[in-house]
Amino acid sequence: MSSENKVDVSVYQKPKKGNYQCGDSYFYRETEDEFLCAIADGLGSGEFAKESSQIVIDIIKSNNQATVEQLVKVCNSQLQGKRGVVIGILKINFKNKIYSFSSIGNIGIMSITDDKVKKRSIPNAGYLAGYQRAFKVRTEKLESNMNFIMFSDGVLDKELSQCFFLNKNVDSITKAYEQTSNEIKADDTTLIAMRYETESP
Ligand SMILES: [Mn+2]
Repeated sequence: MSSENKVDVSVYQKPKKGNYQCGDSYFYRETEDEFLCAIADGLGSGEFAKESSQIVIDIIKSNNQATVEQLVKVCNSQLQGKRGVVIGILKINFKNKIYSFSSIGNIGIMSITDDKVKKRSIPNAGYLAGYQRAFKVRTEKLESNMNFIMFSDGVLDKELSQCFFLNKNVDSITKAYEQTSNEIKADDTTLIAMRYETESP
């Protein structure tokens, strides 16, 4: 990751035991003003789950200027008649010093401030499958230096209490996760470690 980026990113991904392909898809992009990250988990696993999660990620890629709320709505509208998807979307706005996120279904987002305050989001229930549904987008103040951990439901609750998530180096977070988490995954697993650092004056 180039040092010109405001957000460093490291990704760990592994398919469910016995599967070749992971059904989770993800995307991230930093522009001058914003950082966007999304994980989509297609219901079921393997090839077909991958197909529907990739559809949603492609929609997000081509609408990356939209707000989190707009992104969820667009994704939902494109899923009519298709396999459902759970999704998490995080947007960091560097200028306004805020971040917004929403997750529908089991995509988790955890934020950690430099003074080690961990906050775990509560996802909206259900999944996206083309039906209109109510959902919440949360907006919070961006601190000067923060970690964000976004993960699909292959990551277990007990694995999230580890102190290596406080690490300032995102590659060492994913490496430590790989070494300490259960090697055999009961579900497709994606864990994205992100660190936002303000430029030194
Ligand atoms: Mn899953």
